[in-house]
Amino acid sequence: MTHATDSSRNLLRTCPLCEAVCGLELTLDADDHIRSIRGDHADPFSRGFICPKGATLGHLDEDPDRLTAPMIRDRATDTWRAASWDEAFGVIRERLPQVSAEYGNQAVGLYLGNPNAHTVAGALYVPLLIRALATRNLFSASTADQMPKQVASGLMFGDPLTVAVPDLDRTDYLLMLGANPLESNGSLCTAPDFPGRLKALKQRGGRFVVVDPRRTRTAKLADEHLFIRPGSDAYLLFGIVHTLFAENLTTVRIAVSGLDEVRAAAAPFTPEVVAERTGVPAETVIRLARELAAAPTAAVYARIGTCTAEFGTVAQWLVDVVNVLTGNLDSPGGAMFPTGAALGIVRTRPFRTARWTSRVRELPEAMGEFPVATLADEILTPGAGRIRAMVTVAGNPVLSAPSSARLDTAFADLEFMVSVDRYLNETTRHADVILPPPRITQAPHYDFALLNFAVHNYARYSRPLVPLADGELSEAEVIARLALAVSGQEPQEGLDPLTMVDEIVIAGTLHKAGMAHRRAELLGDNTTEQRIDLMLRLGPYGEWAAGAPATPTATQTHGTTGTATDAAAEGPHLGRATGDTGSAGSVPPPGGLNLQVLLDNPHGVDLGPLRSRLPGVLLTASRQVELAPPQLLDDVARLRDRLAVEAPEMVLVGRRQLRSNNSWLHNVPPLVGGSNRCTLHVNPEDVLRLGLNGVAVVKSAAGTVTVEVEATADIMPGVVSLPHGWGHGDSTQQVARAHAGVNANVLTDDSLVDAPSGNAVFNGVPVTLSPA
Ligand SMILES: Nc1nc2c(c(=O)[nH]1)N[C@H]1C(S)=C(S)[C@@H](COP(=O)(O)OP(=O)(O)OC[C@H]3O[C@@H](n4cnc5c(=O)[nH]c(N)nc54)[C@H](O)[C@@H]3O)O[C@H]1N2
Ligand SMILES: Nc1nc2c(c(=O)[nH]1)N[C@H]1C(S)=C(S)[C@@H](COP(=O)(O)OP(=O)(O)OC[C@H]3O[C@@H](n4cnc5c(=O)[nH]c(N)nc54)[C@H](O)[C@@H]3O)O[C@H]1N2
Ligand code: SF4
Ligand SMILES: [Mo]
Repeated sequence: MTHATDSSRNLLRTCPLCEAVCGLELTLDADDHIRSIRGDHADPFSRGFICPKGATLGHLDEDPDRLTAPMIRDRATDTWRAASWDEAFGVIRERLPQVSAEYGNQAVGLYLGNPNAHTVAGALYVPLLIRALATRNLFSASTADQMPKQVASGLMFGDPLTVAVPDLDRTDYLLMLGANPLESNGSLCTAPDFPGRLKALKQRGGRFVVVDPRRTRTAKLADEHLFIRPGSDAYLLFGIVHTLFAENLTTVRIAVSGLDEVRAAAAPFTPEVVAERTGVPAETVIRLARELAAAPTAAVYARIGTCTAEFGTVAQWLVDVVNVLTGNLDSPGGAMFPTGAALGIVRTRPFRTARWTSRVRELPEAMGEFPVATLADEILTPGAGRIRAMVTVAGNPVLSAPSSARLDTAFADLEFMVSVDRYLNETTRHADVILPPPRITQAPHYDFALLNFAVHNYARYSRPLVPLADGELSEAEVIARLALAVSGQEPQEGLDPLTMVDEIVIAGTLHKAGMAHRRAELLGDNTTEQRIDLMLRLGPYGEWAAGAPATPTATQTHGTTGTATDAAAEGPHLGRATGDTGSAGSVPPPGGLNLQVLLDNPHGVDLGPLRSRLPGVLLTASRQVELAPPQLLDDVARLRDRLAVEAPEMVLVGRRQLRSNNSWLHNVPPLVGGSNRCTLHVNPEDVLRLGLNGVAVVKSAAGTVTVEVEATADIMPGVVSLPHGWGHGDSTQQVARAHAGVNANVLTDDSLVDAPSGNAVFNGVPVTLSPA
C-alpha cells in the first residue's frame, strides 16, 4: 500500500459483488473517495480480470441514495427520520422481545439475502443473530437459488457444503446446463475471468457444450449450443444416464452404493422419451453420452436454469451421477471438491432434511431453513406460530422471491420489522427500523463461502480501506448489537458487544481444538481479524491444522474446508507481488497459513490446483458416494408421472445481465441503460403469431405484468425471458426509479416448489401473452 501521488493512494481489495472474487486495485484520494479502479494483475487467481460492475464500485460505495444513518419509520404517517444508533437499537430492544413474549419465538422470522455470502459480517456474525432469535422461521435467498445443489450434494456425499465444481482449467469437455457465466461470471463455481477460462478450454482442444433455452453469449462462445424446453433438464440428464448404462459406457472409479437402483430408475427415460419432453433430439442425447464417456476428462456443470426449476434437486443429483458414471467425479479435469483455507462448520452426522416442517404447508426444512416460497404463507395464515415480526439482513425478497406481490402484502401486515440494509427499497420500506452498514470500502473482506467453490485453491484477505469515522458502526458491530437487542439485552457498561461475542467464539473454538493456551498468539488488529486468523490456522493449510505438517496418509477430518492431508500435499504459493502495491512475504512452510501470510501477500495466495479428496470428505452413513438416495428416487416417480401431463404452450424463464446484480445495482448511472434493460425476450415467430407490438401483457397463475417486448431469435419459440430484480417504480433511489422495469416475480408462483429442497421455481412458469 504505497502512495500513487502525493495525495492519492493505491489500495487492494476483493470485489464483493459476485462470486468471481476478482482482485481490485483502487486509487483513493486524500478524502477517501475512490478515483479509479483496475483489475489487480498480481492476483494469482483473477490476474487482472474485472467487469463493469467492479470498475464502477466507487459509485455504489458512495451512492448518494445509500443510507448513512439508522432510520426509524413512523407507522401512523409512514414517514422516515434519521436516528442515532442508540435510539434505533432502543426501539428494537423494546419492540421485538414484546412480539416473542406475546406469541412465542416462532413469531419472529429471519430472512437472509444474497450479499451475506459476500461479507465478513454475514459469515461471522449472522450466525449469532440466528442463535439469538432462536426461531425455526429462518428463510434465505438459498431457497431461491442453490438449495437443490446442496440437498443433492448432502444426500450423495453426506454434507450439503461438499459441492463438486468443474475443474475448469484442466477439463477436456464441459457440458454446461442453465448457466450463463459470460453475464453472471459464474456461480457455485468461483472462477474469476470465467470467459477467459472457457476460451482457454477451447484453445487447448477441449470441447464445450451449452444447454439453454436461450442462445446466450456463453452459448455463442461454445462449440455447440442446444435449445432445451425449460424445466426439462432432469429428463435430458436421465437420457444421458440411460445411454451410459445401455451402451456399457460407465467407468465408475470410486466406491459407490446404489448403482443398480440408478440403472433401474433411468430405464424408462430412453433417449426417445426424453427427446419429446426436452426438444433435444434422441441422437443428440446419445451423442452427448458417448462424448462424455469418451473424453479423457469431462465435467457436467449446471446452475440457476436447472436449480430454480420444479425438478431442481433431481437435475442436480443427475449432474453428479453422470460425473460419477463417466469416471470424472473427484478426478482432475472432472468435477472436484475444492479445499477452502478457512476452517468451516465441522459436521459429524450425515445430512438429512425434513427434521421439522413448516407450519402452514408442512414443507421440509433443509439446512435449518424453510423455503422462501412459503414465507408469505407463514405471515398471512392465522394460527399459533404465525410470524408477526421479521428481521431481514441484506435481502430484497419483495423483488427476489416468488409471488412477490403477496409477500409485499404480507410484510405490510407485520407488527414489527427490522432490516439491515444499505437502502430504503421495496422490502425495507416495510421496516420500522433500518440499520445501514457503512461503505463497502470500510469493511474487511474474506470470502468464507465462495472460496469453498473455487476452481483453484486460493485465499486472499483485505483490510478495510477506509477507517470508520467516530460514531460509524461496522456491519459486524451492527449485527452484534442487533443480536443483543433482539434478546432485550442492553450492552454492558464498558463492554463492547462485538469484542464480547468474539472472545466467546474464540475461547470456544480454541477449547474444542485443544489450543486454549495459545490465545495470545492470535494475530490481528481487532477480534474480528483474530477470528479470521484462528480459522486460517485451524483450516486445512493452517499452522494449527490437525496434525500439521501432516503426511498424505494422515486421518481425514470431515467438513467443508477439507483435510490436513490436502494442506500437507503442497504448501501455499505466493501471488506475484508486482507493482507498487503490497510486498512479497517469505514463502510460508507447508501448512503454515495464518493471517500474517495473507497480510504479507495482499494480492492473494495460490494454494494449488484442486486435489482428489474422496473418501475423506464423505460423511454418508456408508462412507461411500450414495448414488441413489431414497428421497430422490421418490421424486423420480413424480418426474415419470409428469410425462403424462401435457407441457404448457408458453413458459417464462429468467436471465441475468452483465451490468446488473439481482435487485440492487440499478442505481449506478454507468450500469443502467443500453443492453441492461428490463425487457421481455420473445421469439419473432411468437411476436408475429400473437400480434405483439411493442408492449405485451404477460399473465400467469400468480399475477400480471405489462412490459416492453424485445424480439430476438436467440430465444426458443414458446419461451419468453424476463430478468429479475427490477420493478423500482416507487423507489427512493433516483436512478433506479428512472429505469424502473417490472418485477418478474409478480409472475412466478410460490405455490410451486422443487419437492426435495423446497426451492422456488423461476424457470418454466406457464404464462400467456397478449398485446397491450
Ligand atoms: N425470477 C427470478 N428471481 C430470482 C432469481 C432468478 O434467477 N429469477 N434469482 C434468485 C437468486 S439466485 C438470488 S441469490 C436471489 C437474491 O435475493 P435477495 O438476496 O433477496 O436480493 P438482492 O437483490 O440480492 O438484495 C440484496 C439486498 O442487500 C442489500 N445489500 C447490499 N450489500 C449489502 C451489505 O453489505 N450489507 C447489507 N446488510 N445489505 C446489503 C441491498 O441493498 C439489497 O437490498 O434472488 C432470486 N430471485
Ligand atoms: N451480472 C450479474 N451477475 C450475477 C448476478 C446478477 O444478477 N447479475 N447474480 C449472481 C447470482 S445471485 C447468481 S445465483 C449467479 C447465477 O449464475 P448463472 O446460473 O450463470 O445465472 P444466469 O445468468 O441467470 O443463467 C441461467 C441460464 O439458465 C437458462 N435457463 C432458464 N431456464 C432453463 C432451463 O430450464 N434449463 C436450462 N438448461 N437452462 C435454463 C437461462 O436462459 C439463463 O441463460 O449469478 C451471479 N452473478
Ligand atoms: S466479475 Fe464479479 S467479482 Fe469480478 S469485478 Fe465483476 S462483479 Fe466484481
Ligand atoms: Mo444467487
